[in-house]
Amino acid sequence: MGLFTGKKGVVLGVANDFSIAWAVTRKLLDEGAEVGFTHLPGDKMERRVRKLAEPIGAKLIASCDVQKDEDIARVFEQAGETYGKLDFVLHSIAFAPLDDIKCAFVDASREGFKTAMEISAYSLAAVSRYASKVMPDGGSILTLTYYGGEKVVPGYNMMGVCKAALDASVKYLAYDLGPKNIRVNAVSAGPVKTLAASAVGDFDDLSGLYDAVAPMQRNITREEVGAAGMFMLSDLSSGITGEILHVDCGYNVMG
Ligand code: 0WD
Repeated sequence: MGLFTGKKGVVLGVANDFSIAWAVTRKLLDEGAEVGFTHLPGDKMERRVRKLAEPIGAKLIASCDVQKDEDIARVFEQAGETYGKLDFVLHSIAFAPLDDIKCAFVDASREGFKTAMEISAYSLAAVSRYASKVMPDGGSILTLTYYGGEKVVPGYNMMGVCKAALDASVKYLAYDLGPKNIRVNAVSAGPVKTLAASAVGDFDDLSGLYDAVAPMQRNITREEVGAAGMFMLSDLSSGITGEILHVDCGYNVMG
């Protein structure tokens, strides 16, 4: 019997098999979870997610743009119909227009900021709102954040400001949903090579910094982030909420 035998959940933010969401999903599947997926609207996005979700027999593969409340509402309604109720939700989503993340934050546009904040931070509140409606027995909601929201990481620019808002959202949502026995947490991952990471500076430079600075003298692996994510979604972490768990080989403790 696995940690997730009989448990059901939805994962938002799989773009391909490099995605952090997929690393967590694989650990969830190893432990017996049943997982549904969302993808961004569009044939290309749907094909990418179906390629991963169909072979594992996912019963829910639904389009969802988190900029639209009606999409989020529909997905969790469908999840309720498909699974009866949910035990966990993984929110592994971030976006900023390239021009606005490549430039210094001081030069970022108002429109770009609105879009980035809406998709990368506000969406956690919206997802938690609709997900909680199909979590009558409580559950665990997890998002992915990065150290660039706590301290300045050159090159992370506007996304750092979005992650600061996301980190604060985790705490307020934990407070709001705690009475319903719904936990809300974040894993703060060290650099992982993914589609989204390719938009943020030079990955090899950043990863090299972890080799040089982190107490463990290396960067984390995708599997380690997946395992920590699975732990935060499981009952093993039943006493933890409002937490930002650093999975970064200790990088964040260094001065
Ligand atoms: O080093 C890294 N890769 C780290 C990532 C370190 C620490 C944290 N993170 C965070 C990211 O900021 C993000 O919040 O982890 C989360 C997942 O990122 P990822 O796995 O690195 O990125 P990726 O595989 O690109 O998935 C992000 C997905 C999108 O993929 P693409 O690349 O197609 O944009 O977020 C989704 C989309 O699937 N997404 C949306 N989903 C619904 N509605 C939207 C939207 N409007 N926009 C983006």
